[in-house]
Amino acid sequence: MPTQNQSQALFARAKRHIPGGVNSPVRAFRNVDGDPFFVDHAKGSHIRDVDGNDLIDYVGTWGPAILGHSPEVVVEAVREAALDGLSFGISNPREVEMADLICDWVPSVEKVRMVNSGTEATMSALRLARGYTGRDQIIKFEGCYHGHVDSMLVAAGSGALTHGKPDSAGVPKAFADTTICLPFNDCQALEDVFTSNGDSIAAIILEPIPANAGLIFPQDGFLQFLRDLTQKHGALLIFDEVMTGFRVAKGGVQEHFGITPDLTALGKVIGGGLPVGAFGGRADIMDQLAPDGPVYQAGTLSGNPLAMAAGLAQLHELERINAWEQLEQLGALFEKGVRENLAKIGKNYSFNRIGSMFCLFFTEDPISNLDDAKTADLDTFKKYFASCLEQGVYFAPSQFETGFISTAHTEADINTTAEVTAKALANLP
Ligand code: KE4
Repeated sequence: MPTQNQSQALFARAKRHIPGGVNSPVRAFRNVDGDPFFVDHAKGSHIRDVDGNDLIDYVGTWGPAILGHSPEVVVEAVREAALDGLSFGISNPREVEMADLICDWVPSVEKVRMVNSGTEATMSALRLARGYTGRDQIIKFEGCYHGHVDSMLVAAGSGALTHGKPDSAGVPKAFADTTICLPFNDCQALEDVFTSNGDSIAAIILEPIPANAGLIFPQDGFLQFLRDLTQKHGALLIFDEVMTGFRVAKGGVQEHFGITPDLTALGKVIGGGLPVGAFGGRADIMDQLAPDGPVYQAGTLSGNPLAMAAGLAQLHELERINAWEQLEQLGALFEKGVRENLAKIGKNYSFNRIGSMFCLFFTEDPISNLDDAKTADLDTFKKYFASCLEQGVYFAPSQFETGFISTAHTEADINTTAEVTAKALANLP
């Protein structure tokens, strides 16, 4: 980056009163051995930092900016809603409109409740699954991230059949004991766990396309296998579509692959950039929630009118412009550039993409789980990231994240990015 004086000054000041100087760890650029820049404003596919550097943005605030930053239609909707009130704590019409839309677009969702983050969505879905089944055990997969829910901050135990171990300080062993963490795409490990623990397993939760270990695809038949296995043992199947919902397809990954989960967690895109999450699914399960049922869940700002206005405006715009077709075209153009650049340097790095989501892994191994992703050369990634940023292209500051293209990205943005990444790759050791 040409200059970073203002960002450096702000970061020094931020560290005085904010832990690590950031409100979310990934923003600290620790995975790229750098100091973060601070944003001044963002519009469309571009970010302008406080030192005036202009960047083509492929992080998109980690997913919500599917129409690019500050799309007019969303900004206007928020401006209009704000004049009527910022928060009510009283049911408002926009909540009903949002619920109707989600249930219409995501067939597996018969009822839905709004929350304020993806973490709240997955946390609530897990409690609901336990309340509905009367069971305690949850299966998750290595590399899948479901927010900072205590029982999800768990690494694989010593053996596939043992319980997890805390992956963060502050998570009681008792919480980790309720979580079994398995390798993604490993059907045998799942069979073994259900053979030994089947009647204590409340649910399997997964990102149906994991996007927090880079981007990893389910092997053919794996999602159907999970659907059949949970059905057979009376466990629930929970899709965490906080990242993929309304992005991979109008109805998410579940529409793309034709698999029907029992519960779905949503977030990011449905908030249009404002704090929103949601969880929904079969009505007989959702009806277990208070005030009708025994599973308690609540939130002061749930269904906030501004967040609903932003999310509704964004979702309606996605449908109006058939965004998914445009995102696929832009994604294909982006992938063409990546593969041409890799061919020029004679490297067969793994590149995974679905629609507007992508990840370039700095390893030539095929990627089917977290262990494969960990074969990536992180020093090479860091050099690539720094070179792209220096040239005005901002990718996620970690090898284990996913990139996002928005409908605001132009062919010119993508062609410029291809030139920038060609130089970055050519300069790698
Ligand atoms: P939030 O609580 O951050 O809104 O959502 C948690 C979450 C749940 N499920 C999935 C699949 C997610 O990707 C996330 C959050 N994603 C990260 C990006 N990898 C958010 C970025 C951050 O932590 O700052």
